Amino acid sequence: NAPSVAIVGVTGAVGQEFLSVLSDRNFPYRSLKLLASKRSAGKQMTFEDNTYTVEELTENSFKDVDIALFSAGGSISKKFGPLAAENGAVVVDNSSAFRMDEGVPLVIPEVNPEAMSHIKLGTGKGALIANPNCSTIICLMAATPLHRRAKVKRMVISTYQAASGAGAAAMEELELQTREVLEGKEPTCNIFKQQYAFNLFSHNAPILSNGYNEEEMKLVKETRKIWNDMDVKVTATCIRVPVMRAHAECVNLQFENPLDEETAKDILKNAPGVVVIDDRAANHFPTPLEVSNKDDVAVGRIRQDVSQDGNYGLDIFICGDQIRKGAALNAVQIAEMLLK
Ligand code: 2RA
Repeated sequence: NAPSVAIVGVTGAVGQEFLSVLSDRNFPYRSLKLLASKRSAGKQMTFEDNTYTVEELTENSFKDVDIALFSAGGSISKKFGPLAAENGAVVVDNSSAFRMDEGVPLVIPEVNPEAMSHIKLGTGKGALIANPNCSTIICLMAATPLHRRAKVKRMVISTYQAASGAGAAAMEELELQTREVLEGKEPTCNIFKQQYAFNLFSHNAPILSNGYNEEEMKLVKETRKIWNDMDVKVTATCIRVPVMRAHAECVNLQFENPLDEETAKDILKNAPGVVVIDDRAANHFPTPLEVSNKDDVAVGRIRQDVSQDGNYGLDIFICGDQIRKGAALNAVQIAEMLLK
């Protein structure tokens, strides 16, 4: 029978997208619980012709909850995720809290569904499943089908990340700054402490001792876990750009086995959740606006890497909606797999 579903962080950008995706995909829930901080408790929300009152998230929020979708930051996930699982819920967590934990599957349903095949609903035994970082999901949706054919030896990623990755407030600030700059006013810089309208800058995640920021090391570590390949070489540079809600990523791939661009294009055309936009004559390639609010990840600029001998290298360009496939859709697809 249909599961009871709880959404933790329902007032945030991803929390709201959880609701949109559940509705778009007619996800069969028997009850829905909307959870948020004390500050948001009591708010009324209409969803699928029903009115819900947002409840404050507490230790007791997960009684008879079958699936709990979390997107409320790492500290909330750390505090309440295990609690929800102890209450028998399967938790799908969008934060980075548990992604690298040994026993926690890190899942992109089109890529590594087998990683969660041991987790079942209705056993009374809860579990934690981690949603990968948005830039990881978007990259691997395109890189994995190629990896499966020709085995990636090394991957170099440059990301151009949207404001939405920093939350709804960052999207609002980008719009505000843009207006202010056009009106010749001082831009309001509360979120990133610097202007990013008409600008771009190194991703705002903390810098680690190796000089990489956390966002870049997520790409390195999450790729290895999802591909179950500790030898694949990955490096990344993550940049925040003045785009609302879709990430773009330049990816250079070096393979163990030869892979020509036509074969690569065919593989990508047949890959689930991927569309190829690669019209050289019209200079039409993926753009953030074209993928915004859509499920599929778009790939283009598919070309042999001229710095490699033979067909051992490819360059591709990927765009994907950060809030949808980068977070909410991927999590709901994981929840759908629990129904099988
Ligand atoms: C970002 N990936 O885009 C992070 C947030 N999930 O900033």
